[in-house]
Amino acid sequence: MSLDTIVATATPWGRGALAVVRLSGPDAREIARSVCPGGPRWIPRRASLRRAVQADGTLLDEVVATWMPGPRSYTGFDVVELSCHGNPVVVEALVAACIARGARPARPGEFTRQAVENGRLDLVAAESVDALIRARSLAGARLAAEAAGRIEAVTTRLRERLLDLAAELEARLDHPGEDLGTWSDEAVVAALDGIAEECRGLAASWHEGRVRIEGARVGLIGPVNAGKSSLFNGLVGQERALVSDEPGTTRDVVERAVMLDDLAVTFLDSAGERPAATALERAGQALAADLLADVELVLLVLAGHRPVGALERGLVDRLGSRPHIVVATHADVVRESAGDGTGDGAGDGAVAPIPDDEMPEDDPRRRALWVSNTTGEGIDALRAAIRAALVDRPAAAPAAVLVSHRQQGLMRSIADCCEEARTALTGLAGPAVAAEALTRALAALAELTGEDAREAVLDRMFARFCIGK
Ligand SMILES: Nc1nc2c(ncn2[C@@H]2O[C@H](COP(=O)(O)OP(=O)(O)OP(=O)(O)O)[C@@H](O)[C@H]2O)c(=O)[nH]1
Ligand SMILES: [Mg+2]
Repeated sequence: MSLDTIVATATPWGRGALAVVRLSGPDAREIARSVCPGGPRWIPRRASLRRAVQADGTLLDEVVATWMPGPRSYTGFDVVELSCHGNPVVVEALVAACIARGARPARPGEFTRQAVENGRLDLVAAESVDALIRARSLAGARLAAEAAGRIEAVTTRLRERLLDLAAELEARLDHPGEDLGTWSDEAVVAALDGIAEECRGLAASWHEGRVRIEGARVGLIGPVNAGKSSLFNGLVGQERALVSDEPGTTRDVVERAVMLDDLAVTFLDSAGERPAATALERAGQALAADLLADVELVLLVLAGHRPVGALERGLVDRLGSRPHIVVATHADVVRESAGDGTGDGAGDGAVAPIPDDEMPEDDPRRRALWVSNTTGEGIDALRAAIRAALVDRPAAAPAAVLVSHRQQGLMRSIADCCEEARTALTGLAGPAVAAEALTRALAALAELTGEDAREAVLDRMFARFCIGK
């Protein structure tokens, strides 16, 4: 661990009423004292008004300085925060003044890294801080704020259970044939299954964590003229995409981020599909295919008033098991032509205007949500369905929601190890192999919390943080 004193702006770059320059390290207070000579006595955790000066002694800004002595500070070292006026030239000069007196510019995430290395935070808590800063909705921020405590409770419990099992297996290994273990074979297997299942559930929760923290991307695809752009405009509440009865109107991918209740959702409209597409349309479709490759949810938009053909079935096949919702548009046209006198039916999007038995068995519109882009019928029901598809929890919700891909990978490893241990116990491999698998499960758990974090793990993790955090 380096014993440098680091400095960085902790607030975003730009002009504002205030900005905070943060120093952390053994010399933080000496450097701050030299940048802000004179003034009142430095009292721990008490804000004081001071004059910050440049190297030649000329006034730079009046700042509010707060000194938090280590080890009871965020990073575990002495920390000084200087609140100055939020003009980038002032902020830059203040940082430069600290550097001129011996501080070094902080690397991304280095303050939090110091906190981890000084034992002030574990890795899960550090990731929660990162998630809290990145969260795109209040619900995401709340989830991040609660994550560290919840995940810690879960990992503590998992560690106890794994250690109990490991002890049981060791006892059997040390005294083979002597039945010194206190658990029946069935109990060991059941415990391993229980841990594996819990870890799989926790790993799956990263989907919800990611959607809540980073927001979700929802892509619209479908045949030309199906009403994708009309629906896109309806969902984002703004006429963003061109709508026309000419097939092949949309070519570029049109993106718009909106809040869907408490979720940040980015909708993507794309070029429609048709057999005789022009080169430009095909280029648009290729662009869309790339962008849609990593959306959380696809809306397959079909024209409700036209029969479904090979093109539509091909799209359904292409989606396969990817999360998607089939949306049938033109509910108003279908009702009209059926002579349905029930008016525009606004709000009853769940009622299909074509009875199931009037559609072929494999018609994807049988499971569609019907909407009319003209009357707005069904749009609210669709919004609710989108939200449910993105974040509805499984019946057995896990005790914590993970906040990083790294956590998900390690939870999966623990589940894999428990399954290996179970296979070893119930098969020919025996308790020695099972015990070894449990050792790996415990190592993965230690890596999760950072007890056993290698340098490379820390490097990879903190590289994603912003500077000043
Ligand atoms: N009556 C009615 N007309 C609709 C509905 N949805 C779309 N339309 C009309 O259908 C035509 C095509 O709509 P678009 O939204 O441009 O269709 P698209 O799928 O984006 O088409 P491309 O961009 O060409 O692939 C336009 O004239 C729309 O006004 C609907 O639900 N009801
Ligand atoms: Mg379009």
